[in-house]
Amino acid sequence: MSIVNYEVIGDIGVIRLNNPPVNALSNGVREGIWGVIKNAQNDASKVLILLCDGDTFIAGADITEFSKPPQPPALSEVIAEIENSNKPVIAAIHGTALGGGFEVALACHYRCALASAKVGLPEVKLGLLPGAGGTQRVPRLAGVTSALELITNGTPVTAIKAAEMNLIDQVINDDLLNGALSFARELIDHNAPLRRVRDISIDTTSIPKGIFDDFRKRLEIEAHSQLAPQHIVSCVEAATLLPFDEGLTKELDLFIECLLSDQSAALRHLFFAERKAKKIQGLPKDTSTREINSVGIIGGGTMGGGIAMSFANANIPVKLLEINQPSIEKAIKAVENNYNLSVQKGKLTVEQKIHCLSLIKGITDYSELAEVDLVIEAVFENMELKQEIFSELDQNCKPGTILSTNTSFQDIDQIAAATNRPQDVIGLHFFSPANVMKLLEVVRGSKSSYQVIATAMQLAKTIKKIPVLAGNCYGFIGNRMLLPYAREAQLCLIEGATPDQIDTAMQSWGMAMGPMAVADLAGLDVGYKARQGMSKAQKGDPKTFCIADALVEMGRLGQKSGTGYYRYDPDTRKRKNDPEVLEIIEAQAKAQGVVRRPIPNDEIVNRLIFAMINEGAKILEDGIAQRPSDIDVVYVYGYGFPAHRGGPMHYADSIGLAKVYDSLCALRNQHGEENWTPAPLLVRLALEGRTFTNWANDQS
Ligand code: 3H9
Repeated sequence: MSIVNYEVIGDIGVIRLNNPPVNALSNGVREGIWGVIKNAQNDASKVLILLCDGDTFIAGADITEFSKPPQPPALSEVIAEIENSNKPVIAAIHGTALGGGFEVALACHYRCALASAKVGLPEVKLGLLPGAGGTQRVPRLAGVTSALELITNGTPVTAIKAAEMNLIDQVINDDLLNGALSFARELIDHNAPLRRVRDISIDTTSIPKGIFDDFRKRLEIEAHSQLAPQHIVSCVEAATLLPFDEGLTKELDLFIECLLSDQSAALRHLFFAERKAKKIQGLPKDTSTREINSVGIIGGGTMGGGIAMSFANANIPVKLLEINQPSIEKAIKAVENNYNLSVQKGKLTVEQKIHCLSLIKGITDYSELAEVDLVIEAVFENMELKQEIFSELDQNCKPGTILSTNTSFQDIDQIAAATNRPQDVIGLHFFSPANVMKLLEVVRGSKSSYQVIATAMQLAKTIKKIPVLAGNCYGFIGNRMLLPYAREAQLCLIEGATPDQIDTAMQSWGMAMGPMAVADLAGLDVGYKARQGMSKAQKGDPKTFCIADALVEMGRLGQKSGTGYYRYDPDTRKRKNDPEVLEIIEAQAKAQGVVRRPIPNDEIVNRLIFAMINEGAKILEDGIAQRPSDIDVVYVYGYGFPAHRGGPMHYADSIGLAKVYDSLCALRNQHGEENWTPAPLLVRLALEGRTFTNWANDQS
């Protein structure tokens, strides 16, 4: 079977694509469709149907081809061939018709889809815009407002919604081929015309006044400094101002500008990084996984509750263990409140909420965990307590139950040592709020079995998380890299910056939140307690965390106490700068003999980001991360690193490791060896003129 096949059934020509896994429009597919459409013009068929084998309709252009020289025919030529066909072409959609795939469907004269299918133009998520007519055809079919919404947010819509938007002509409920054949028969019987979307004219009087400027302003705030969203608005505007072909030319020009941008390179890198992260290096091929049909959670605090929701949302029953009945009630109430918020926001129906809540059962006795397939311990960070819990679990859970800890930095092996089954012990580090955040750091202990690791990585997909495998060390990948980042934030503070300056500098650079605001949100006591358990060497120079410690010791715990690095309005939770904090900073600087100076914003950004990159290089050398792109996934999905910069390691590659090395050396000269010795791997690669990415390619 070739990638594009053609047969005539009666008087209907059926074109079938077969390009697993997602029928991407690679060169062979484009050539195939182009040739088949051309040849079919003169055969006995009266209507052509285009459909796909496998799990999905065409999921878009082949993203791997974007970094290679273009091969003819271009997608726009294939699309023109379809639209110019002298007999109607019907797209018959199942799975997802995305990007260039949906653009192919839009060039067809009619579109039908299974009710379960989804369609959309997600190019913006890759820093691109639809480059094969999507921005010109969608407003002609669905109107300008819907086009702007659909293409700028990139999220696919269901076939039913797409039909309401006039993007799909017929929704099919059972067999796609039979449904599409009946639809084709109807068209033949009614002598249906060739409906070319390009011929539809947009009624400009119906366009809401000022809509393009409103979108530009809104996107400037939501997707600040990103090129693609703004260019999408310009393309849709062009559809209303220019003849169709000129609109296409404008779209192609802006598509190419996006394609060549660093932002798109970063986002495409992340697309593949996210998928690669799921792969476990060295996993024996015959490794089986265990079924996880029930889960126990120890501790119903914020983390435990959020984790319980993640499983209930995936229809997996949860037993939530707390010390007594009032604690259970408190935990379940907090979960219920969270679900109520989702209902209020329209993200969940009342029935779904009731169902999810029915799956979470509070318990107080370990014996009730005897039959669960997985336990996740989510109590506070105290090694003795964790060891006690794991010993209880070892005695109570059936053989084969996976015992996991949600610790964010403690030694997995030490926890596993409290059991007689260290091979079944693993870290599952969720991020707060656990029901929302996408990242799951899976931490392998030295004795975790491949079966347990593979099960944990697979489980992430069930609960809609993105897993990254980490080795066992203080803080694993994410929090280990956060330490030098937080250290530099603290040092900038004592040396002359203010909390607001640091947060604004980092947010302007693209971080979702600045480090001081994050610390206030998480609670300053969390870091304080963690530092109590650190050695002197781990804590470093006393001037590093003296301000943070002073704040906690004054009862300023962050948002929860109403004061931290900022003062918070009790009603709105809005932050305000607090002159008292500046006094504390100045007093601490004086006590430590630090003469404060003005610190430029770019120094703040460089110190925080380069410190993190340097630690990332050490993490790679130590084998804690499997590959540099895994570190990028951790930082983008767990720590609010700007996706359009691709993650810290991709960012380092993109500016050049030689430049990173020079900056580290300059910082070492200014601030000393202790914090700024460049990681040996980074030095080597910089001197060899290489990148983390090509080093990783050599390793695999
Ligand atoms: C575009 O179309 C531009 C045009 O407007 C203009 C052109 C001129 N290309 O995600 P999965 C691979 S831009 C190449 O795990 P799922 C993926 O890497 C494109 N490869 O499966 C993975 O490989 P591996 C607009 C692709 O079932 C395997 O397929 N389209 C592509 O969870 C399975 O993927 C998009 O942005 C591709 N387009 O989800 C859609 N897509 O097994 C991108 C996937 O080696 N794709 N692969 O790791 C998706 O959103 C999801 O893959 C999809 C399936 C929902 C389709």
